[in-house]
Amino acid sequence: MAKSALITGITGQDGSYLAEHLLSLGYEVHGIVRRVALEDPERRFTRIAHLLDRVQLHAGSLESYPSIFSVISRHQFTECYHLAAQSFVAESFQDGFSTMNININGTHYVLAALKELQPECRLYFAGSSEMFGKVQETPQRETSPFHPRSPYGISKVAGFELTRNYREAFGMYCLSGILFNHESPRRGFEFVTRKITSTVARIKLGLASELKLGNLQAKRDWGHAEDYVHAMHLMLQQPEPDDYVIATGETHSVEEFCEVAFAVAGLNYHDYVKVDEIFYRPAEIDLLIGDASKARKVLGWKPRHVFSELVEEMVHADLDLLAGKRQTQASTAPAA
Ligand code: NDP
Ligand code: GDR
Repeated sequence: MAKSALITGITGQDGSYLAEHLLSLGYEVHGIVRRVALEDPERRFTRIAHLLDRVQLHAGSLESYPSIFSVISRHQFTECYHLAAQSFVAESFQDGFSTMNININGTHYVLAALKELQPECRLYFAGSSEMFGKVQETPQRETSPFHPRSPYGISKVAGFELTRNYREAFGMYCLSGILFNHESPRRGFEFVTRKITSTVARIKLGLASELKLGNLQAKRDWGHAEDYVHAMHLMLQQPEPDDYVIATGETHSVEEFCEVAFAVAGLNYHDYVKVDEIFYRPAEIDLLIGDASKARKVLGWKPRHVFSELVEEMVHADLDLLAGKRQTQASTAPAA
């Protein structure tokens, strides 16, 4: 019988790649989506538009235990990938309460409903390198201590601990991936990489003249989302549940990202990038770099994309997207 997977957050960057990957492996794929998304599929399902005839979507919200319980009571799942979250760190400083509510309670609801209804279902929790925060050692690995620096990071530590506790207390097969930043042409526009590549495209096509950013010296370990969802799946195929760091082991500054992205479009970033303190965070994480040697050894996982290719792919995708939009506008504009 085909394996069946439930993905929370299927409309997000990772959810869309994971759904594609699981479908390619022959899984029956289900996703939890917000009711507002079902009412506005053209705008809210852009990342999974090409998959809509192959996935089963169910209305549900991380704010509602009954809605999560109801979806999990109606179908049998072999695996559950809990990806849904308020995932934007900067926003978590603006509204820590809703980030905590969605990310901590939402995770607890998924764990509790599985325990009640399908304790045999394997669960993946989307942990984050933000849990390391003010890093105590470099590179960071599974045993590195947590020191989160944002409400988002704190919520992910709580989710990690809840997941570990359900594993230890109730013997459930549940684990956390501690994933470092991963990007793609499907990244949300508010995250720094996509903000840069989408603005490079706008500048190149004459639609913008500058790019305002915050801390250019922040360093991140940026991988490709497509590689990272493969790791999520591999984790759940192991005989015993365990937590894994997923990272490239390379770190680059926001400034370096700018340099490469502008160069892809034949531009010099010095001419366009301006620092605006409004984009600084109340508490920053200066340097993240992961050690994924456990995942390499146990899961046989390694990243296929390299940094320069990732940036190039994102810039080209944004140039194509914008050029396509302009063409559509031109062809639908009323004749003068
Ligand atoms: P996205 O922000 O692209 O996607 C978030 C998803 O969560 C969307 O599908 C969104 O739905 C859904 N969601 C948000 N709030 C709710 C809610 N109240 N009820 C139901 N669904 C909700 O995130 P990514 O795909 O980038 O990341 C996936 C997970 O991995 C997240 O948990 C993130 O915190 C974590 N993570 C991400 C990393 C990265 O670099 N990308 C690194 C480490 C961890 P909608 O479309 O309706 O808004
Ligand atoms: P991050 O991603 O906080 O690492 O969280 P983001 O791309 O938002 O920031 C990365 C770094 O860039 C600096 N920065 C800016 N960031 C944004 N968004 N906008 C700016 O203008 C800007 N200027 C500089 C930030 O200060 C930061 O240091 C992502 C999310 O996907 C989380 O969900 C995930 O858990 C972590 O990655 C791992």
